Amino acid sequence: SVTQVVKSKTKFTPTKEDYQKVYNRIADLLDENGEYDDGSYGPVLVRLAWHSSGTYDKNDNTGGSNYATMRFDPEALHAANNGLNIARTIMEKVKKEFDWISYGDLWTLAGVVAIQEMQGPKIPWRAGRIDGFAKDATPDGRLPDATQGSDHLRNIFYRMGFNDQEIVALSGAHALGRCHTDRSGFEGPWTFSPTTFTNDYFKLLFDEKWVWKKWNGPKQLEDKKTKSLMMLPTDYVLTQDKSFKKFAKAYADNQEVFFQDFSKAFSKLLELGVPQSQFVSTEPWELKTTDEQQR
Ligand code: HIF
Repeated sequence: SVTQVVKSKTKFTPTKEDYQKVYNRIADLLDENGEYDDGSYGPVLVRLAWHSSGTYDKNDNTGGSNYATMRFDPEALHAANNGLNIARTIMEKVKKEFDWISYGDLWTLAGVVAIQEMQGPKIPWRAGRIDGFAKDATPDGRLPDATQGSDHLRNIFYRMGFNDQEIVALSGAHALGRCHTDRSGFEGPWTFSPTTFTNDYFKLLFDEKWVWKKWNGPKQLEDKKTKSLMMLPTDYVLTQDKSFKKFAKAYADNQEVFFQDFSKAFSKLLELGVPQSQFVSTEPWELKTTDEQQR
């Protein structure tokens, strides 16, 4: 007779505490390489979270953060994603230690960690994304083109389901990080503190005089005074378009209002394309910063 051995394998069901552990691991990685850019991987991780979500099209419900399709060519090679291989490689370390997390959850969580650890607002976040396949990848051209104007900006972000106020609120994330000539062709940071989340992006838009940079690269602006800061044409348009300008001014004047609106809009961005039924909780979680945990 044959004795059948049934191996009972219980599936690991992660709790909020398990995701907090992943959060903490990502937080520890942020400044592990002081030589990188301005000393933090935070900004490039915010960009990864956004580019993995911003492919969403509400008309056919394709794209978004659910399937983490940027793992696959050709999406990984789309020009808009240049440089994000750096962010994905860092996240591989975390994935090895916490193999139960999906890439979509990992990448969006990394954006949350980066913003919260760089002094930004709390970003409510939910787990539940699943790994998809190459066939789920979206065609090139879904992410914004920085050389264009307000019509393009609206076309792209309305397609994701955002309104003018949310477009402006989101844009404040360019307080973080910098442009790299070998990634996008553009050059330089938007603010003097590219690893701290502030409303300086909006303040600088209105307080500085912005002039076109004279160079061989793509069309960008520089601040007349120091020539060390930059704005993309899509950033500058927030001061030129009447509807955008109203919100940009409000965020320049009140950092608390900006933080509140940014938190809502960014949280929404990170959930684009994820079916409600997939989320493990109805209420989004607020994960603790490392400061709050006094680690
Ligand atoms: Fe960016 N963005 N973004 N962006 N972005 C760049 C870098 C960052 C746009 C273009 C660029 C958003 C919207 C838009 C971040 C976060 C967000 C770069 C430079 C370009 C060209 C890339 C490089 O050379 O390394 C355009 C046209 C957008 C539509 C308005 C979001 C709101 C601001 C959605 C957002 O969150 C971050 C962070 C960086 C910095 C990355 C780094 O490596 O430092």
